[in-house]
Amino acid sequence: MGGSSSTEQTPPSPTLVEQWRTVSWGNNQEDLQYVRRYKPENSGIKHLRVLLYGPVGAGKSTFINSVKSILQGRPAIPAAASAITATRSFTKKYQTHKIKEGRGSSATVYPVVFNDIMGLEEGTNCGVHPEDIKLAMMGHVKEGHLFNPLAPLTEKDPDYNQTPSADDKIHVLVCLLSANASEIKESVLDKMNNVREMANDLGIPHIMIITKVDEACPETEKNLRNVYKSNYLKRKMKEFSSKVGITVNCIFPVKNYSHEIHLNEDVDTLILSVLKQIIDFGDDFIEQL
Ligand SMILES: Nc1nc2c(ncn2[C@@H]2O[C@H](COP(=O)(O)OP(=O)(O)OP(=O)(O)O)[C@@H](O)[C@H]2O)c(=O)[nH]1
Ligand SMILES: [Mg+2]
Repeated sequence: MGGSSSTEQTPPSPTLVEQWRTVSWGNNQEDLQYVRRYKPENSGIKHLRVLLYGPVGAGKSTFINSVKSILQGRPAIPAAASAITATRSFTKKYQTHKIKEGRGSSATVYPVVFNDIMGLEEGTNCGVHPEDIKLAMMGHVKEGHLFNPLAPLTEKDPDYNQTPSADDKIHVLVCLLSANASEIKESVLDKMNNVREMANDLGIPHIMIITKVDEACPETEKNLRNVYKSNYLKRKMKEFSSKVGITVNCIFPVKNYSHEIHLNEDVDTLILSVLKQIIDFGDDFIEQL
């Protein structure tokens, strides 16, 4: 009678024994050089332009800042970020983020630029309008445009760029979602599907970044190298893949620099690997222009 040990079950481990995607931890130099040396092959294009979109608070602005920190080799001034609990987008303006390399008169601008956009919000008439994301992809939205959730930009608006150059157009579209979000609201998902279809029609490569892997999984918070061992994160990537229609091999988990005062090699590894993918996809697209 006594021992109940025969009926007790060990809880399933939250982590796999082996990582399911190969990552060369502790060896960032090769990716860093690849990313640093990149120049668009197409001579008509100065910058590879990346557009980030996703729900409010997904970490779009913080991701741009994290890339900046890695390329500059020191933490950048924190991005104007939204509060963790925000339901309204902090970013309201269409803005190109250029990253300077070096200091003073010898500084150059890194040839990959990022466009930050207002977040997608629940319900109609709030957050960025999906049609505005399409116009941005086509290069029609002028720098500094303040998004109006009630109505997308029209051709008559002074912020509408009538004659976008190849440089103004988007070359890679990146969808950001938080691994810590319980579910994507139906109305946000509808807007995301709308954006995906528009990107497909335009032939623009589309990838997904899953942020906040530290907050979402205690094993990853303890050690970022568990990111591809975490059962939770693997499930989340599959769930986001089927909901948004982006294949798992185009989905990349990251932890952004959100509160750190020093850079961390493992944080850099994940961000560099997605940056490399952005460059490869974007450059393939640019070549066809
Ligand atoms: N722990 C953790 N916090 C993060 C991460 N990424 C972003 N954050 C935090 O999440 C909050 C929202 O980040 P933002 O970069 O403002 O998100 P956003 O997508 O630009 O939001 P909107 O402009 O409002 O649409 C901020 O408090 C960030 O510090 C991450 O990977 N880990
Ligand atoms: Mg933002």
